[in-house]
Amino acid sequence: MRRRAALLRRRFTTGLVQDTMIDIDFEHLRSMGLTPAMAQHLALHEAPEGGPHALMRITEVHRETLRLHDGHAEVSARPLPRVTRGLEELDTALAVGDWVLASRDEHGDWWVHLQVPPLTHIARRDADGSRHPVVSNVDTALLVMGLDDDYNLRRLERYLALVQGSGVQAVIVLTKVDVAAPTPDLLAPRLQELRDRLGQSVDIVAVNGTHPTAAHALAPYLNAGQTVVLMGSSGAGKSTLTNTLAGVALQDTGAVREHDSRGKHTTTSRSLHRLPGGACVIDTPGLRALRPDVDEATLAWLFDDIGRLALQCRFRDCRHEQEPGCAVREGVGGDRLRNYHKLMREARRDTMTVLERQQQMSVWRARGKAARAWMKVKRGEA
Ligand SMILES: Nc1nc2c(ncn2[C@@H]2O[C@H](COP(=O)(O)OP(=O)(O)OP(=O)(O)O)[C@@H](O)[C@H]2O)c(=O)[nH]1
Ligand SMILES: [Mg+2]
Ligand SMILES: [Zn+2]
Repeated sequence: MRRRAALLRRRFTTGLVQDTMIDIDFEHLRSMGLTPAMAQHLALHEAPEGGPHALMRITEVHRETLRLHDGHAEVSARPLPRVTRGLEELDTALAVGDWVLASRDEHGDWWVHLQVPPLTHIARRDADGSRHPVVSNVDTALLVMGLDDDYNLRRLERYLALVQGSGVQAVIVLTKVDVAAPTPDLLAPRLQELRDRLGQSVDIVAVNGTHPTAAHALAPYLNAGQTVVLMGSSGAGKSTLTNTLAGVALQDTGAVREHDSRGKHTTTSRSLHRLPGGACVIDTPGLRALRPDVDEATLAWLFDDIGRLALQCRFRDCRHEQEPGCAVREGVGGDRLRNYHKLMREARRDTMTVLERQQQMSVWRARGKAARAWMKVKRGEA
């Protein structure tokens, strides 16, 4: 253990774990997706009382318990009530992908003592406006959509909005090319339609999720130490991709209804898995209520084509609805514009809660700042 901590100190000269009792095995935790950025971030946080504590990653969240993995083994644990309460005050909760400090009590039970504030975090809202974490600390969100009847651009824009502003890169993964667009002349117009609507800024990959070639196509997002989350509706092929990337059948997959390609909600909870190449993948169930946790400014960024065209509208305060001389209505597809209006209405309704979220992020940032200042004092720099 001492040797491992020493290794980490050599790599990150932030004065980590000198006299705190944290068991950090960087080599193994790297296989759980511990990035240098996260290790450095962690080095700035004071260890909680007691210990020794182990740094572990949440692989599953259940009603009462969590599954934690340290790179060697998986254990079942529970969060200390004060941890849950502290996060509730920030209108959030522990999520798959979070890094935590945990320790075992005298009965052999594992307890989570601290959540390391996440570096990236995706959250959604329920129809009633309440906020729910989806995942933490992922690098890339693979937005999985079938080229069959699952194909729905309005829903895809919703997923993009969900990821936008979370610090996570979104990549569109179109599945079922083998059945829905098996030849280049069938695939090309589908890709063109997407590009026309979404612009050039987002990567689009088309795969047969059941075939090993899918792993090659997604390799750029799956370097050792990286974490991806698979999101998309039920039946899109998220678990199929998980299994193809893993090279073994980790997750159950289900048939889809023939007339509309809908899945049967085969996957019911989120789970994090290690891949042979050293990356981690989080499989998720299709979300039923998909309401992104975003503000108007973030949406404006996502629909930047609308923002650009709006400069050419006859009226400065044009709402792109009935006004004459509207460049947006002229230049943007009706479907995309309707979706934009709908998402904007929801974002406005959620404004108060978005402010709360910003407050939460600033508390997280302030904690990091305080810890940095504390480390400086400790090192005699301040
Ligand atoms: N031919 C073909 N079938 C696919 C592809 N991807 C998924 N499927 C099939 O689609 C069905 C649904 O796939 P799943 O992986 O269970 O879908 P999911 O997204 O995990 O769905 P939920 O767990 O319900 O959210 C299965 O029968 C898969 O075999 C693909 O690229 N090509
Ligand atoms: Mg599934
Ligand atoms: Zn206009």
